[in-house]
Amino acid sequence: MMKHAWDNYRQYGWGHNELKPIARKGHSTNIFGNSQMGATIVDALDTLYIMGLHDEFREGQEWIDKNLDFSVNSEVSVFEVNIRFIGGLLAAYYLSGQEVFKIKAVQLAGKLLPAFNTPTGIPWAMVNLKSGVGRNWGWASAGSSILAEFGTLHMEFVHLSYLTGDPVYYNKVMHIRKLLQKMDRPNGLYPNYLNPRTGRWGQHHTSVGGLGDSFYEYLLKAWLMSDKMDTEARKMYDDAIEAIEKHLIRKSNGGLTFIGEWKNGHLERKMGHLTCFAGGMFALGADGSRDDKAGHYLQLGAEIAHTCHESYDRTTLKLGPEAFKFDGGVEAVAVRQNEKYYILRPEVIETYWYMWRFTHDPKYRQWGWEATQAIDKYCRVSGGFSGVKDVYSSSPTYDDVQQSFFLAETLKYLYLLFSNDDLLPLDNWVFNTEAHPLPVLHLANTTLSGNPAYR
Ligand code: DMJ
Repeated sequence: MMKHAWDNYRQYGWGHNELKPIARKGHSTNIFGNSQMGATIVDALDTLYIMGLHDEFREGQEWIDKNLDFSVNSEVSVFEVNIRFIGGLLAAYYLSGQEVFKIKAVQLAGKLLPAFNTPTGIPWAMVNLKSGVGRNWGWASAGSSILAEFGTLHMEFVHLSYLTGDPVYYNKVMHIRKLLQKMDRPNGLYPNYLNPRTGRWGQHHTSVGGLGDSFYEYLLKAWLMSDKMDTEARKMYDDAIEAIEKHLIRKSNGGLTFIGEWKNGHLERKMGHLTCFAGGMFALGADGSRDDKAGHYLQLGAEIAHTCHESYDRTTLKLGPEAFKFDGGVEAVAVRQNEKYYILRPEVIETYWYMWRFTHDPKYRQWGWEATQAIDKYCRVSGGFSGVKDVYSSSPTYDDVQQSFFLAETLKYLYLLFSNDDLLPLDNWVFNTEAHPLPVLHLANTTLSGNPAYR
């Protein structure tokens, strides 16, 4: 499947950000700006490497060496470029040792730094790579920046400081953390919106899915990647998860555990496909949890995995919808037409893989295999892989996009699910939110200014 996705991108979309597998041409969205930055190449590199597709890896490396240029007049998403490009380049560097990846990651990071020039130091969502001018998404509440965007920079930025010896990156993300620590949190929850001019929360919406998700993930992973020295991050994670369990996690009438969203003073009994990553996160955070509740969090991870599997199993295509409800007699099923699509997302498979690593219960491989077969049957087209618009329809239509995260994440997690545990052991590697593995840093003897955890 990886060969099919890559070869078709190579043939029809080379250098473009993504591929339209039916039209057989390049594709892009506003997150990548208006420039051809080869997002699929950068996102796919480490998957190619791990799978032993070394010729393809070398081709990708050559393209990056010769063509990947960041001095372009293009406005990109700081978050997306960080997780896909900087994360992808750093992972490729750590796996292969090829300097070009480190050099490009550092060049790109330099272009993102102007996004932090706001009155509070909370970065803009978008930055123009040439002018350095930043701004926020027009749709975000009251000109706010997004929690899951400015809160998902930590891993990559700490690695950049580690690799360059320049504390600037580390200081930027630690500043964000310090600011968040000082703020009041309604019910102990972090709202999704924060205004970078005033330092005040926007609307009090809280989500473990879109707009919130990877902020929580990076608190846990900051602790893990510091070899468990960054106890400040672990405490923030534990506090946040306790509030989430209290206010957002419920059991449906049919006994399915789900994570809802806090909106306008009440709990919306709806869960997104994106939220399904949390099963894996709970399992990953079980060891080291407060009051020795490891068993509890592993169980919670298993319950979320089960619910998300049900969201797949209750469809015609055996692929999960974008969002599903637990309301009005409905359980784990999408209600609105515009929530019935599957765009090759990884989160459910990601959770299967973490649960597999921690339990070795064969049902996770079984569920992963069901998803593999469904993707291969319903999303494969002759020009690559496409998302589908309605997972409840027996004759689905295609969205004609092969997302770069399909190669970075979905296929990588599937490959890992069917590999031995000694391929990227979790004691030594921490995966960024785009599934790019970064090594645990043993920094006891290294100085990264500011945080005692790194002294
Ligand atoms: C990916 O870019 C990352 O996993 C991100 O954290 C959330 N969205 C997509 C995949 O669905």
